[in-house]
Amino acid sequence: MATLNDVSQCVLDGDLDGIKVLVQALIDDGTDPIVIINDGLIAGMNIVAPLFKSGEMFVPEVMESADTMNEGMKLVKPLITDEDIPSKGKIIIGTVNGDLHDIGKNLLVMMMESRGYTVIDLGVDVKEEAFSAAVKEHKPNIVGMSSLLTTTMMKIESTIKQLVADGLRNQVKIIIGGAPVTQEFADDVGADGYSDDASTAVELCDRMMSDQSSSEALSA
Ligand code: B1M
Repeated sequence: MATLNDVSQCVLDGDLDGIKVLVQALIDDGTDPIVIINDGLIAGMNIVAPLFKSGEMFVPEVMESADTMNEGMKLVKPLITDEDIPSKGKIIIGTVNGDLHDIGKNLLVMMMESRGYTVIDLGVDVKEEAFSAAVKEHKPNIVGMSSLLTTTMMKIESTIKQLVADGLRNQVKIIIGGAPVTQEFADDVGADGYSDDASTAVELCDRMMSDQSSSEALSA
Protein backbone atom coordinates (compact mmCIF):
# COMPACT_ATOMS: atom_id res chain seq x y z
CA MET A 1 0.00 0.00 0.00
CA ALA A 2 1.30 3.46 -0.93
CA THR A 3 2.31 5.78 1.93
CA LEU A 4 2.95 9.51 2.23
CA ASN A 5 6.61 8.74 2.87
CA ASP A 6 6.73 6.89 -0.47
CA VAL A 7 5.39 10.07 -2.13
CA SER A 8 8.07 12.23 -0.46
CA GLN A 9 10.79 9.78 -1.46
CA CYS A 10 9.46 9.73 -5.03
CA VAL A 11 9.70 13.56 -5.18
CA LEU A 12 13.24 13.35 -3.83
CA ASP A 13 14.09 10.71 -6.48
CA GLY A 14 12.48 12.78 -9.26
CA ASP A 15 10.47 9.73 -10.34
CA LEU A 16 7.90 11.20 -12.76
CA ASP A 17 6.14 7.90 -13.56
CA GLY A 18 6.18 6.58 -10.00
CA ILE A 19 4.55 9.70 -8.57
CA LYS A 20 1.43 9.30 -10.72
CA VAL A 21 0.92 5.71 -9.52
CA LEU A 22 1.55 6.55 -5.84
CA VAL A 23 -0.61 9.70 -5.71
CA GLN A 24 -3.45 7.99 -7.58
CA ALA A 25 -3.24 5.03 -5.16
CA LEU A 26 -3.51 7.38 -2.15
CA ILE A 27 -6.46 9.23 -3.75
CA ASP A 28 -8.19 5.88 -4.41
CA ASP A 29 -7.58 4.88 -0.78
CA GLY A 30 -9.43 8.02 0.30
CA THR A 31 -6.45 10.00 1.64
CA ASP A 32 -7.30 13.70 2.04
CA PRO A 33 -5.79 15.56 -0.98
CA ILE A 34 -4.49 18.30 1.35
CA VAL A 35 -2.62 15.68 3.36
CA ILE A 36 -1.15 14.27 0.13
CA ILE A 37 0.05 17.77 -0.79
CA ASN A 38 1.40 18.83 2.60
CA ASP A 39 2.72 15.57 4.03
CA GLY A 40 3.74 13.90 0.77
CA LEU A 41 4.53 16.26 -2.12
CA ILE A 42 5.64 19.40 -0.25
CA ALA A 43 7.32 17.29 2.43
CA GLY A 44 9.45 15.79 -0.37
CA MET A 45 10.47 19.24 -1.61
CA ASN A 46 11.26 20.22 1.97
CA ILE A 47 13.88 17.46 1.99
CA VAL A 48 15.24 18.66 -1.37
CA ALA A 49 15.77 22.31 -0.30
CA PRO A 50 18.46 21.72 2.39
CA LEU A 51 20.20 19.09 0.23
CA PHE A 52 20.46 21.64 -2.57
CA LYS A 53 21.69 24.29 -0.18
CA SER A 54 24.40 22.01 1.18
CA GLY A 55 25.54 21.03 -2.31
CA GLU A 56 24.36 17.42 -2.02
CA MET A 57 21.84 17.95 -4.84
CA PHE A 58 22.43 19.88 -8.06
CA VAL A 59 20.24 22.07 -10.30
CA PRO A 60 19.04 19.36 -12.74
CA GLU A 61 18.09 17.04 -9.85
CA VAL A 62 16.20 19.81 -8.05
CA MET A 63 14.32 20.59 -11.26
CA GLU A 64 13.40 16.90 -11.65
CA SER A 65 12.11 16.86 -8.07
CA ALA A 66 10.06 20.01 -8.66
CA ASP A 67 8.63 18.55 -11.91
CA THR A 68 7.74 15.36 -10.02
CA MET A 69 6.01 17.37 -7.31
CA ASN A 70 4.07 19.28 -9.97
CA GLU A 71 3.07 16.01 -11.69
CA GLY A 72 1.59 14.82 -8.38
CA MET A 73 -0.07 18.21 -7.87
CA LYS A 74 -1.84 17.85 -11.24
CA LEU A 75 -3.71 14.81 -9.87
CA VAL A 76 -4.72 16.32 -6.52
CA LYS A 77 -5.39 19.95 -7.47
CA PRO A 78 -8.74 19.25 -9.23
CA LEU A 79 -9.94 17.67 -5.96
CA ILE A 80 -9.47 20.81 -3.87
CA THR A 81 -10.54 24.43 -3.95
CA ASP A 82 -8.16 27.37 -3.63
CA GLU A 83 -9.54 28.13 -0.16
CA ASP A 84 -8.31 24.72 1.05
CA ILE A 85 -4.68 25.82 0.76
CA PRO A 86 -4.14 29.37 1.93
CA SER A 87 -1.27 31.06 0.10
CA LYS A 88 1.73 32.03 2.26
CA GLY A 89 2.05 35.26 0.32
CA LYS A 90 2.21 36.62 -3.21
CA ILE A 91 5.49 37.26 -5.02
CA ILE A 92 6.20 38.72 -8.44
CA ILE A 93 9.42 37.43 -9.97
CA GLY A 94 11.27 38.34 -13.13
CA THR A 95 14.66 38.56 -14.78
CA VAL A 96 15.48 42.22 -15.32
CA ASN A 97 15.47 44.32 -18.49
CA GLY A 98 17.97 43.10 -21.11
CA ASP A 99 18.71 39.79 -19.38
CA LEU A 100 17.58 36.46 -20.81
CA HIS A 101 18.95 34.09 -18.15
CA ASP A 102 16.13 32.22 -16.42
CA ILE A 103 17.40 28.91 -15.05
CA GLY A 104 18.04 30.27 -11.54
CA LYS A 105 14.84 32.32 -11.61
CA ASN A 106 12.81 29.26 -12.64
CA LEU A 107 14.36 27.28 -9.82
CA LEU A 108 13.30 30.00 -7.40
CA VAL A 109 9.77 30.03 -8.87
CA MET A 110 9.46 26.26 -8.38
CA MET A 111 10.78 26.41 -4.83
CA MET A 112 8.50 29.30 -3.88
CA GLU A 113 5.46 27.50 -5.33
CA SER A 114 6.38 24.28 -3.58
CA ARG A 115 6.57 26.19 -0.29
CA GLY A 116 3.03 27.53 -0.72
CA TYR A 117 3.57 30.98 -2.27
CA THR A 118 1.46 32.37 -5.10
CA VAL A 119 4.04 33.26 -7.75
CA ILE A 120 3.50 35.57 -10.69
CA ASP A 121 6.38 34.89 -13.03
CA LEU A 122 6.94 37.81 -15.41
CA GLY A 123 9.59 35.89 -17.37
CA VAL A 124 12.82 37.37 -18.72
CA ASP A 125 13.85 40.79 -20.07
CA VAL A 126 11.26 42.45 -17.86
CA LYS A 127 11.18 46.20 -18.36
CA GLU A 128 11.05 48.52 -15.34
CA GLU A 129 7.53 49.67 -16.27
CA ALA A 130 6.36 46.06 -16.54
CA PHE A 131 7.48 45.30 -12.96
CA SER A 132 5.69 48.43 -11.82
CA ALA A 133 2.49 47.63 -13.74
CA ALA A 134 2.51 44.09 -12.30
CA VAL A 135 2.85 45.44 -8.74
CA LYS A 136 -0.12 47.75 -9.37
CA GLU A 137 -2.18 44.92 -10.82
CA HIS A 138 -1.34 42.03 -8.47
CA LYS A 139 -0.46 43.82 -5.21
CA PRO A 140 2.21 41.31 -4.18
CA ASN A 141 3.93 41.15 -0.79
CA ILE A 142 7.33 40.70 -2.41
CA VAL A 143 9.02 41.55 -5.71
CA GLY A 144 11.97 39.35 -6.76
CA MET A 145 14.49 40.38 -9.40
CA SER A 146 17.14 38.18 -10.96
CA SER A 147 20.16 39.40 -12.93
CA LEU A 148 23.02 37.30 -14.29
CA LEU A 149 24.98 39.93 -16.17
CA THR A 150 27.12 42.73 -14.82
CA THR A 151 25.60 44.82 -17.62
CA THR A 152 22.01 44.24 -16.42
CA MET A 153 22.61 44.51 -12.66
CA MET A 154 21.92 48.23 -12.79
CA LYS A 155 18.46 47.45 -14.14
CA ILE A 156 17.66 46.29 -10.62
CA GLU A 157 18.35 49.80 -9.42
CA SER A 158 16.35 51.42 -12.23
CA THR A 159 13.43 49.09 -11.49
CA ILE A 160 13.51 50.09 -7.82
CA LYS A 161 13.61 53.75 -8.92
CA GLN A 162 10.59 53.10 -11.14
CA LEU A 163 8.68 51.64 -8.18
CA VAL A 164 9.62 54.69 -6.11
CA ALA A 165 8.51 57.06 -8.90
CA ASP A 166 5.19 55.22 -9.18
CA GLY A 167 4.62 55.42 -5.41
CA LEU A 168 4.74 51.65 -5.01
CA ARG A 169 8.08 51.07 -3.28
CA ASN A 170 6.69 51.11 0.25
CA GLN A 171 3.99 48.57 -0.58
CA VAL A 172 6.42 45.72 -1.28
CA LYS A 173 9.55 44.03 -0.02
CA ILE A 174 12.22 43.60 -2.69
CA ILE A 175 14.60 40.66 -2.91
CA ILE A 176 17.32 40.32 -5.51
CA GLY A 177 19.77 37.67 -6.66
CA GLY A 178 21.80 36.22 -9.49
CA ALA A 179 25.48 35.40 -9.92
CA PRO A 180 26.97 38.95 -9.95
CA VAL A 181 24.68 40.31 -7.23
CA THR A 182 26.05 40.81 -3.70
CA GLN A 183 24.75 41.95 -0.32
CA GLU A 184 26.74 45.16 -0.73
CA PHE A 185 25.05 45.82 -4.08
CA ALA A 186 21.64 45.09 -2.54
CA ASP A 187 22.35 47.63 0.22
CA ASP A 188 23.55 50.22 -2.31
CA VAL A 189 20.45 50.00 -4.51
CA GLY A 190 18.01 49.84 -1.59
CA ALA A 191 16.73 46.26 -1.89
CA ASP A 192 15.32 44.68 1.28
CA GLY A 193 17.12 41.40 0.86
CA TYR A 194 19.66 39.44 -1.15
CA SER A 195 20.29 35.76 -1.50
CA ASP A 196 22.90 33.80 -3.41
CA ASP A 197 20.76 30.70 -3.85
CA ALA A 198 17.12 29.81 -4.38
CA SER A 199 16.54 27.93 -1.13
CA THR A 200 17.96 30.73 1.02
CA ALA A 201 15.77 33.14 -0.99
CA VAL A 202 12.69 31.17 0.07
CA GLU A 203 13.83 31.33 3.72
CA LEU A 204 14.32 35.08 3.32
CA CYS A 205 10.76 35.45 2.00
CA ASP A 206 9.46 33.35 4.93
CA ARG A 207 11.18 35.77 7.33
CA MET A 208 9.82 38.80 5.47
CA MET A 209 6.29 37.39 5.56
CA SER A 210 6.49 36.63 9.26
CA ASP A 211 7.90 40.13 10.00
CA GLN A 212 5.04 41.57 7.96
CA SER A 213 2.38 39.62 9.87
CA SER A 214 3.90 40.55 13.24
CA SER A 215 3.94 44.25 12.35
CA GLU A 216 0.34 43.99 11.07
CA ALA A 217 -0.61 42.35 14.37
CA LEU A 218 1.15 45.14 16.29
CA SER A 219 -0.64 47.87 14.38
CA ALA A 220 -4.05 46.11 14.57
CO1 B1M B 1 25.11 33.56 -20.19
N1 B1M B 1 26.51 34.49 -19.18
N2 B1M B 1 25.20 34.94 -21.56
N3 B1M B 1 23.88 32.44 -21.16
N4 B1M B 1 25.47 32.22 -18.95
C1 B1M B 1 26.86 33.95 -17.88
C2 B1M B 1 26.00 34.57 -16.78
C3 B1M B 1 28.40 34.29 -17.75
C4 B1M B 1 28.90 34.43 -16.30
C5 B1M B 1 29.22 33.27 -18.57
C6 B1M B 1 30.70 33.63 -18.59
O1 B1M B 1 31.12 34.44 -19.37
N5 B1M B 1 31.50 33.01 -17.76
C7 B1M B 1 28.43 35.64 -18.54
C8 B1M B 1 28.20 36.91 -17.73
C9 B1M B 1 29.47 37.70 -17.53
C10 B1M B 1 29.19 38.94 -16.80
O2 B1M B 1 28.24 39.62 -16.96
N6 B1M B 1 30.11 39.25 -15.94
C11 B1M B 1 27.35 35.40 -19.59
C12 B1M B 1 27.25 36.10 -20.81
C13 B1M B 1 28.38 37.08 -21.11
C14 B1M B 1 26.19 35.90 -21.69
C15 B1M B 1 25.96 36.60 -23.05
C16 B1M B 1 26.23 38.10 -23.07
C17 B1M B 1 26.82 35.85 -24.07
C18 B1M B 1 26.82 36.45 -25.45
O3 B1M B 1 25.80 36.42 -26.12
N7 B1M B 1 27.93 37.03 -25.81
C19 B1M B 1 24.49 36.28 -23.34
C20 B1M B 1 23.56 37.35 -22.78
C21 B1M B 1 22.13 37.13 -23.19
C22 B1M B 1 21.22 38.05 -22.43
O4 B1M B 1 20.83 37.71 -21.31
N8 B1M B 1 20.90 39.19 -22.97
C23 B1M B 1 24.31 35.00 -22.58
C24 B1M B 1 23.42 34.01 -22.96
C25 B1M B 1 23.25 32.81 -22.31
C26 B1M B 1 22.37 31.70 -22.80
C27 B1M B 1 21.06 32.20 -23.44
C28 B1M B 1 23.13 30.89 -23.84
C29 B1M B 1 22.20 30.82 -21.50
C30 B1M B 1 20.94 31.19 -20.69
C31 B1M B 1 19.83 30.16 -20.85
C32 B1M B 1 18.73 30.41 -19.87
O5 B1M B 1 18.89 30.93 -18.80
N9 B1M B 1 17.55 30.01 -20.30
C33 B1M B 1 23.40 31.24 -20.69
C34 B1M B 1 23.91 30.49 -19.59
C35 B1M B 1 23.27 29.13 -19.34
C36 B1M B 1 24.94 30.98 -18.76
C37 B1M B 1 25.70 30.27 -17.63
C38 B1M B 1 26.63 29.26 -18.32
C39 B1M B 1 24.88 29.52 -16.60
C40 B1M B 1 23.81 30.37 -15.91
C41 B1M B 1 22.91 29.46 -15.12
O6 B1M B 1 21.81 29.15 -15.54
N10 B1M B 1 23.39 28.96 -13.96
C42 B1M B 1 26.49 31.45 -16.93
C43 B1M B 1 27.82 31.04 -16.36
C44 B1M B 1 27.67 30.66 -14.92
O7 B1M B 1 26.91 31.20 -14.16
N11 B1M B 1 28.52 29.73 -14.54
C45 B1M B 1 26.39 32.51 -17.94
C46 B1M B 1 22.64 28.01 -13.13
C47 B1M B 1 21.64 28.77 -12.25
C48 B1M B 1 20.91 27.81 -11.32
O8 B1M B 1 22.38 29.65 -11.46
O9 B1M B 1 21.23 31.67 -12.48
O10 B1M B 1 23.21 31.94 -10.90
P1 B1M B 1 22.00 31.20 -11.33
O11 B1M B 1 20.95 31.19 -10.11
C49 B1M B 1 21.39 30.85 -8.81
C50 B1M B 1 21.73 32.05 -7.94
O12 B1M B 1 22.34 33.09 -8.65
C51 B1M B 1 20.43 32.40 -7.29
O13 B1M B 1 19.74 31.17 -7.18
C52 B1M B 1 20.21 30.23 -8.14
C53 B1M B 1 20.70 28.96 -7.44
O14 B1M B 1 19.91 28.55 -6.45
N12 B1M B 1 19.53 33.35 -7.92
C54 B1M B 1 18.68 34.09 -7.15
C55 B1M B 1 19.29 33.62 -9.20
N13 B1M B 1 18.33 34.52 -9.32
C56 B1M B 1 17.93 34.83 -8.07
C57 B1M B 1 16.96 35.73 -7.62
C58 B1M B 1 16.78 35.84 -6.24
C59 B1M B 1 17.52 35.10 -5.35
C60 B1M B 1 18.49 34.20 -5.79
O15 B1M B 1 15.87 36.66 -5.71
C61 B1M B 1 14.94 37.26 -6.55
